[in-house]
Amino acid sequence: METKFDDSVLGRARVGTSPELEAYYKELEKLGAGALWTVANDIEPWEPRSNSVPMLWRYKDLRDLVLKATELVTPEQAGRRVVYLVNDKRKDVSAAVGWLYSGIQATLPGESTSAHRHRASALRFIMEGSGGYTVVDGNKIKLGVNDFVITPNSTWHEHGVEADGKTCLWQDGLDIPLVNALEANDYAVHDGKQELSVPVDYSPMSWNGAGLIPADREWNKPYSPLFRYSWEPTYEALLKAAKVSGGSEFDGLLMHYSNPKTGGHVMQTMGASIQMLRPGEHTKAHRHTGSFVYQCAKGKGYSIISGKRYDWQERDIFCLPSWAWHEHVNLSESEDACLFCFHDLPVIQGLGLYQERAYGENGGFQILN
Ligand code: 1HN
Repeated sequence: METKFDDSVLGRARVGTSPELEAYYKELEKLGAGALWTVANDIEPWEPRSNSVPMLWRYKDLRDLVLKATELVTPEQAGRRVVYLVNDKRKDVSAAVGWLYSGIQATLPGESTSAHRHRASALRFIMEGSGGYTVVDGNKIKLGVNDFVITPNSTWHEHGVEADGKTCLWQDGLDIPLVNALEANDYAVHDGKQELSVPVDYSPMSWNGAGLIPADREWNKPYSPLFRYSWEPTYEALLKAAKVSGGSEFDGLLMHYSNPKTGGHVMQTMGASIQMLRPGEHTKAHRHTGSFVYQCAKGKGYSIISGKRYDWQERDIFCLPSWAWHEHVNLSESEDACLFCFHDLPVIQGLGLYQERAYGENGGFQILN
């Protein structure tokens, strides 16, 4: 073992025990104090340490139960009709992984929720249905399958499905565990529904990509003015990139959804990315800091996370804890596979906490447990 993981080296806490020391600790405890060396090695891990475990939530297992909620509660009763995904080791903070929350929301045709806002930021990735919409600060945005939409920090938001639509299921992602951990969350209900202040789809129609930015518009908010990232141009961008680039050996073709004004992540606390694995692609293993919740948007394959294989197909959701070794495999030899994910990289990178390591042995692949 490398000496850097050896707690007996000079520089680590290595105090033994004695009746005298035990008595001393008790004295300190009475005064609301403690000796750092009794906890130092635990609170200063040699390497990033996650309290979360990798998990996979199969859509075929969950879908019926999520739909069953539509018979059991109304949006008016529940506030949000959501089944949330909870990490076995993060039940205390209602997190899917790390400090990230995720759930699956069901909305029937003709249903809509009242508006509210919170300091936590939210995002959605549409799983199925039609006629869905969300209203973000007075801007009604239509939602289609595989569209990615943001409701940033403190924006008023409400959702619904048009009466002639089909039941919508979408994945919610929020930074609630993080914002609660920072003791900075808040919540407010609107007195009903928002007035629409701009035409439907104003945000995605005016900030519509192609590298163009409206010349007549100030935008100084700390999140993207583009609230929806539609699937068609997203997938097309991946296909175009695949024609000229092999992408990364660790990630395949990985693109971050970005704020068109800054080129940075879409929100301050959470970002999102889309990744294409070419037919038969098997990425090399690496690990990095940051917590990630994936949803398979297209295709089928598996990921090896911390030495265990997780098979996924369309709509399955799985999580990657910080610093876990991982590699992805597209099981199809003819079709590409696409993985959506959201993460806390804006926080991790913004605070100087990002680090990454390649898996050195076995040509880069992990050994399965
Ligand atoms: C929330 O506001 C929504 O607006 C969904 O649809 C899920 C989970 C926890 C807290 C707030 C929504 C949420 C949530």
